[in-house]
Amino acid sequence: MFTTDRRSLILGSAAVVVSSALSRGYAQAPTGPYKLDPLPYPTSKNEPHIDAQTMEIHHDRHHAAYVNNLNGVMAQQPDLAKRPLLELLTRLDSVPEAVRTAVRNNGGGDANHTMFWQIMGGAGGEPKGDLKAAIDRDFGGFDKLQDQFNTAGTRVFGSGWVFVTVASDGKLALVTKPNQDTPIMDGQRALMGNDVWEHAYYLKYQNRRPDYLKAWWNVVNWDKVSERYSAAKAGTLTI
Ligand code: MN3
Repeated sequence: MFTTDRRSLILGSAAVVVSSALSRGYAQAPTGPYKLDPLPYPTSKNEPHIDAQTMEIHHDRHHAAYVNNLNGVMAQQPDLAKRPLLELLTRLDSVPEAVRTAVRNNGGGDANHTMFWQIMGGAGGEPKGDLKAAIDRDFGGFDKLQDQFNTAGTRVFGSGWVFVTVASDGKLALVTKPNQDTPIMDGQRALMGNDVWEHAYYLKYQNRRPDYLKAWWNVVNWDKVSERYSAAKAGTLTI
């Protein structure tokens, strides 16, 4: 058993951590403390811009894998399970090195996708109110934000995300991240973001990521983005 645990520590892979947990007598991979919330709308809600099959696979398999892997880590590191995900991602340096990469990838993946589902399922259109004013102030207008966001998303090499971050004073900025990294790891908050991993668009758009980025705005739920904006200014926005 020591050998198995030691090997999983060295590899630092969540998949190995899960298999180690299985070898130690779990009937199945640990089911908590992290949960995969159901999509807040049917998988067809973002049609025709994002197809139902992509939504289903993305949520039920990709996001589910991040959650399962995170639970595998927590099964081995019970002290980490007591700390909120926001705090783990903000202070990755405080996470034991053996599982730091697994927490970074799978915790980041859980946080990013939780945000992502929340801000989609809408009818697109344009932001309103305080959020519109902030976009006008910080990007020079909604069309300019879209241009900068789409260009940045297109330029992410390989897998990653493009985000609009929000500071506690309401200031907005654009940032891209590789893999499942999140602005939370820099002490910031993600107001909204788009997933540019191929799994997010390949079935419908194949290699045409710019077309996906452009179409994605049609499913943004601006009421939810506005809620996140208000929460950020109130200091209550988490992931
Ligand atoms: Mn994804």
